[in-house]
Amino acid sequence: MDPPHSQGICHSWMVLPWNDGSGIGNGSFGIFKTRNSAGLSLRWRCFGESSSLPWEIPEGFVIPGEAVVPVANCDVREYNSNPKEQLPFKEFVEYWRECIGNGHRSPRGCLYLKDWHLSRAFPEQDVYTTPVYFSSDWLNEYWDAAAGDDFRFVYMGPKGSWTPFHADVFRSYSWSANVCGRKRWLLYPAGHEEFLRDRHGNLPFDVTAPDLRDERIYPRSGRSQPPLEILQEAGEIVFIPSGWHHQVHNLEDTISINHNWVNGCNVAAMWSFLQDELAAVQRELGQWRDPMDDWHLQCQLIMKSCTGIDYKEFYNFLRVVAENRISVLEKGLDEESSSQRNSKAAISALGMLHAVFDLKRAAQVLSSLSANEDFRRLGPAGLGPAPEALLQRLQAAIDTALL
Ligand SMILES: O=C(O)CCC(=O)C(=O)O
Ligand SMILES: [Fe+2]
Repeated sequence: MDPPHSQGICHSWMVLPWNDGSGIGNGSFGIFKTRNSAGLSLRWRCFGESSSLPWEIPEGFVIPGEAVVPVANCDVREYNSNPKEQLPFKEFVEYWRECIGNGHRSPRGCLYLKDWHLSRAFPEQDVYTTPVYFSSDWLNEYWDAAAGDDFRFVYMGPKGSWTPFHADVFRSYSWSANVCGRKRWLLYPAGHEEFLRDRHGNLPFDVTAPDLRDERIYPRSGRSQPPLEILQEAGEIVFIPSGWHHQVHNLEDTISINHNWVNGCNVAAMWSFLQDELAAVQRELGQWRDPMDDWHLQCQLIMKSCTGIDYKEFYNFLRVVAENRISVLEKGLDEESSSQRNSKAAISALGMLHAVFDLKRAAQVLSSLSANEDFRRLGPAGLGPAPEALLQRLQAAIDTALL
């Protein structure tokens, strides 16, 4: 995909100690956006050339050195992931500088700053703009409003840092823009991971490990195809379809922006994933089914703690998305788009037909959810409008918009 130059996401970033001699902000880091003449980043200078710093570059943002960031240790395995600690940003930058100076080796191992909610942490800094292709985003629209959280991340890692094999949260899509550096992606189409399970049904941690070819450990690996491999350069964006398992290696010192997102095109995949998750919990708790009165509620509770969402919250997610679109259609696009950068303005910007498309997709999944036995058992308490009433409103809004 061609990088969206006009979207402002393909700047190169320089991470540099912020010291303008004034004593103000010392100990912070300036992250400076630079462009080459084509408007596309080709290089990134980290920690170097301090005497010729282009301090006057206006487009920059400052991260206090004390800002706390999540850092994974890529050399240590904890279940199917890496353990994470919280470090001050300055400590991570210091580590990274030393690691580069030491030929990309460090006694601390290979550390990877990942899943950093940078734009949420510094909303006043104009860090980047989401490319329009990825702007139909129900997931962040809901989580911003309902949970004060989001799925918008920045990753910064030295050459050699990597992310183990996984599929993304709720089987969302993800996009990843390389601000600088280079990534190697290994991707398996949705469903293909079934060939990669070991005798106990577990997925591998590292698909490049030689034992993956050992059929005594991975009995179906002989039927597996090699992964799709992508080399992602600076300024390029990779799109990961729903449910595709993947593993990612930074081939150079790399900074990237990654969002997970769900919209009308993959919300059915999310719903189907949630049903599979609940079924898995129910299998695990099967033996307590009779003795436990609130067995179904317990299953929802466990599902929420393992997956991050339960059926009631999924209903609320669909409700909020639907109500936002109904409100935009009822008030008219112009009124909403004249307001600030909020979610309704984003819905407006995509136009009326898109809002109607979203409503149709939300209605399909809502119908399936409201007919679902496990959902019906939970009862209507705490749901706001009953699913049937919401569906009727949705249908009426679609019909009116199409008149
Ligand atoms: O860049 C990485 O290390 C991992 C990114 C990833 O898994 C994603 O964007 O879905
Ligand atoms: Fe991912």
